[in-house]
Amino acid sequence: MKEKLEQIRAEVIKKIDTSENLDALNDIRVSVLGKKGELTAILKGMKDVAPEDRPKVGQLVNETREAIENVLEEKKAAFEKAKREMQLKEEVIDVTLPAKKIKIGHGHPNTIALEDVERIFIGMGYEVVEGPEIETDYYNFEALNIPANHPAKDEQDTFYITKDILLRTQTSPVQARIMEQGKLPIRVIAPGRVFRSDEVDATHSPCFHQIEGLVIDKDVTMADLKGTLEQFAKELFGEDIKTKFRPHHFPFTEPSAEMDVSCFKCGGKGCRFCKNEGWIEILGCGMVHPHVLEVCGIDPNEYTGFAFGVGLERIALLKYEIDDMRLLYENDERFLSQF
Ligand code: 2NL
Repeated sequence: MKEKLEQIRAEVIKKIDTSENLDALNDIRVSVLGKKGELTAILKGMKDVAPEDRPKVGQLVNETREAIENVLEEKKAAFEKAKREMQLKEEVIDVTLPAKKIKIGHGHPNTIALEDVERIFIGMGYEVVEGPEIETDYYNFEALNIPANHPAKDEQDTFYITKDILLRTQTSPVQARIMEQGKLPIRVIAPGRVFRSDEVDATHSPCFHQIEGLVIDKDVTMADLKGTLEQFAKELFGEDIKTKFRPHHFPFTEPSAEMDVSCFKCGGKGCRFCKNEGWIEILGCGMVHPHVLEVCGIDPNEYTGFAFGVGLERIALLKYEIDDMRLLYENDERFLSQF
């Protein structure tokens, strides 16, 4: 028995020494130590060994198994080490390769235009305020001197949720709420989404954005309005821009006006961009109607103010010379990546 075991041991160790890879090692392990392996067979045959010899034979078998296992482990470790070294050699990282370019997005043209406008007014000491997009008839119309029979209130133009609740058609209700709070003076701009029941075309959308401004203080005059909006136009379109105020009508301001800027494309000579007029309409404005002040709890004998409203999309379209508003909403990357 002893000779047999020594023979197995010598043969197996020789096989291990000449094996070429981990798979071959595993085959050897199975053939000796596996369920049907040579050593396992000998262990199974112990019942035929005389009882007094069993401890001795058992010990011999165990020693042989341990010896084979040790050599297997050593060889396995050697193979693994060689494999790792090979990988380290093959999988070197070339740190001189150019890095993958990370694609970073940027603001939407509406957002860029909004931030331009906000920066200008913040620079003049204004605060940016926001309010609800779903409003009451009271704040959207009544507080702003728009009476029940006014055409602006037509169901054709306004999205009503109930008779008294609607999607705001302008951001003025934000300012009406601010006036009502009674903290004076006021110097705010209110940007936000507004809604009108319009068909989509190159210049209309049922959902667009407005930026309104409101200043209320003692002794505020039309001169303050003109100076402020002229400065705004110059900062937005350039120092050389001229402004022109034309009389207009809004229910919530008196007097009211629209401001034009000289065409920044042709300098006022007339071109395709300004439809040969030399001027481009930019915003509506006026002195806050005394009735609006009164309804919002401000004494018109003590305080006066001016207000204005600009369409954000209109600014973005002009500034970037985009000729169709729908492009701003279609999320086409070929368009958006140009800004
Ligand atoms: C336009 C005209 C305007 C106002 C908005 C306003 C707000 C309050 C009181 C008085 Cl709370 N006025 N807002 C005033 C004049 C014109 O917008 O054409 N926007 C695009």
